[in-house]
Amino acid sequence: MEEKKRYTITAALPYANGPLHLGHLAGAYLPADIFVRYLKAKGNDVAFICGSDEHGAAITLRAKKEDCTPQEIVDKNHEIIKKSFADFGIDFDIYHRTSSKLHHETASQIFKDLYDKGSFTQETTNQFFDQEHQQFLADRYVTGTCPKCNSAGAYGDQCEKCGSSLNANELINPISTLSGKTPVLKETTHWFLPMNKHEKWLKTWIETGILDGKQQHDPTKWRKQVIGQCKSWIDNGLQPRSITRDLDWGVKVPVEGGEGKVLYVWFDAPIGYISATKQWAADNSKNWEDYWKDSNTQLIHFIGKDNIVFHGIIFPIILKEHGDFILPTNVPANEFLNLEGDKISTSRNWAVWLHEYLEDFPNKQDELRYVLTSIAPETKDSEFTWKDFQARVNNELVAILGNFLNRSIVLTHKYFEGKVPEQGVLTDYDNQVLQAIISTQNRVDELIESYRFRDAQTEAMTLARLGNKYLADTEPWKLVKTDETRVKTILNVSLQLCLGLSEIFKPFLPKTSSRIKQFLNATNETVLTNQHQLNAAELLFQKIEDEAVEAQIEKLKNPTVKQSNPKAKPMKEEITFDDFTKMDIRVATILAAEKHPDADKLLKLTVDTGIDIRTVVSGIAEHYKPEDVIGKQVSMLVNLAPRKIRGIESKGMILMAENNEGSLAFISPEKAMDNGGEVK
Ligand code: B3M
Ligand code: ZN
Repeated sequence: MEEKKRYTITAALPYANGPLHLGHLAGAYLPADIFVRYLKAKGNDVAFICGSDEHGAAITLRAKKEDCTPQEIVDKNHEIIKKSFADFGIDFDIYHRTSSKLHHETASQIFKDLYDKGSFTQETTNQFFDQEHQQFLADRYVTGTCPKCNSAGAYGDQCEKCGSSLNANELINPISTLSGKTPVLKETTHWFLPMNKHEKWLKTWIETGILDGKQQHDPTKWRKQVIGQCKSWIDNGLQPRSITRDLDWGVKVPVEGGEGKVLYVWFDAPIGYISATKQWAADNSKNWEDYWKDSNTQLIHFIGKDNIVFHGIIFPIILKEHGDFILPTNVPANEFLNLEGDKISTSRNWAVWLHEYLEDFPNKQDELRYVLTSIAPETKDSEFTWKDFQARVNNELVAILGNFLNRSIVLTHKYFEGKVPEQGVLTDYDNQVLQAIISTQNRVDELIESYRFRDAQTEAMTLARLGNKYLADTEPWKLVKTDETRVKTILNVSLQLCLGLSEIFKPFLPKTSSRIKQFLNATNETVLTNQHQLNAAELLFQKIEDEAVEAQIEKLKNPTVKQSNPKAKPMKEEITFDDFTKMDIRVATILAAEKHPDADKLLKLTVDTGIDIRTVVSGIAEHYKPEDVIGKQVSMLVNLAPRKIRGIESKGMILMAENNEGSLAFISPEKAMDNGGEVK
């Protein structure tokens, strides 16, 4: 019996700032989910923790832009993100949120404990202040020219062009995003985490795994780039880092002088792992402290590479300085996933959004899981392309795994009424295949334990490939006339292989694995016994057609701009330019107006079109009084055939814009124009 262990597995808390894309899934959530499914299947005690990161200036900025409250922004996105995770089978034990009361209490308490211990320093510095809004500006609220690469539009904390992290006061020509004015520097006081004081133990811990004289982790199991990044930060000298902000959205600073300030989002977010564990433990009669304070527990953080310093340096300092907590035994960070030759970018909408993928490819979550693990950016950046997605689905999932499984089950139905035939005498080849199930399982286990999910899944597919080759080599469909005993053996071996594949693929393709089990009519058995009755098999996977792939590439290159007004009527049928030029639209001035004698909604207008002076009846009486429209310049369709409206002949039509609620406005030129001027 293997020893059962306790694990706390976290995946980076996504900002509740927008939906999730491919890069998120590939970067942290998919590998974490594979790892957790593997550990749980082995009977380990695992808490798989995640939640929405709901604080920070980026969210308050988004709220300003969308003219709503930060709470509204995070409420909306929390639900969308949570659903995407569920849809892709990312099976957290809890998906919590940092705007919860429990989180605020937990983060506040940890800050207070450290404050009381004297773990922080306090410093008064000059920070940008928006005079118009009478408000200090968080780094994100200041933009300007990047001092490193000279491109415009860099944020005060980071330049998204060149990726450098910045301080707001390094920006050239800083501008407040609140007022658009140049901010002034003004004194403000903040608390700092003196990271410099922690350099020594951190360096030893990262490099050797030794903490307080004990071997706490095995650095050979850490990814090189994680150790490398942490070391380079430490070797460059750690600086005190401010952990509070002048902002009104976040966890309030719970000490004297903290009024109007909140904890820096990167201080409270990792504590979100702890508060989520507390909530999960409370809901499941567990003791949360077992998962955070027992040195036998393994704490593992799955993240993307931009979060390494926070999980490898800053959060460990907080945990260790507090004193009661364990430190991570590993921080498996992935590099970035690029998309069709370019960096994924939310602002440029160069992304494949998870919820949109499922609209376009319903029920194909395992297909995406498979492809993203095949190209997982474990050691270097990698790239997703739709052509490659199609090739991997068609040539591997359909042609290898699906095909092997389908043939094994269909032939058993055809020759043996769907009952597992007797194994009989095994040849060396048969034994080799059966052995391969066990050796592949072992190899896959080892690779998963070394965080090499990509190689692990490749091994699993190699086993399916062996199954296909076995059928092709032994050709049971030819033998069936002459040697039924041999056919029985071949199909028995093939079906054992199908069962093995469903086990081995389980962490990677959970839905597919349970479908295979369903076809095999199997639950927990490790072998299929003689005469075991199978169910009918359906196709496991379907080919991705060229058109589907082309449509995705097209969508990426010509994104339909998000519909800003969901109530806007759909566009009318396309017309040609000639159609358009048939309409003669002119600038005209309303000379006189009176109510239509027989209709409440109509005004009778006298209009100077520049060509003539004529009468038009217009349905605007509920929106404008006659005296309000006299003298207005408007746009008018002048060559509309005359119509009698309630007894008055109307020549032409005044163009009006209509609001969602049905209120009307004139389409007037933005400066005075000659009557009769063409609108084109
Ligand atoms: N929300 C950054 C990110 O989504 C941040 C992670 C927090 S993990 C504690 O990349
Ligand atoms: Zn830059």
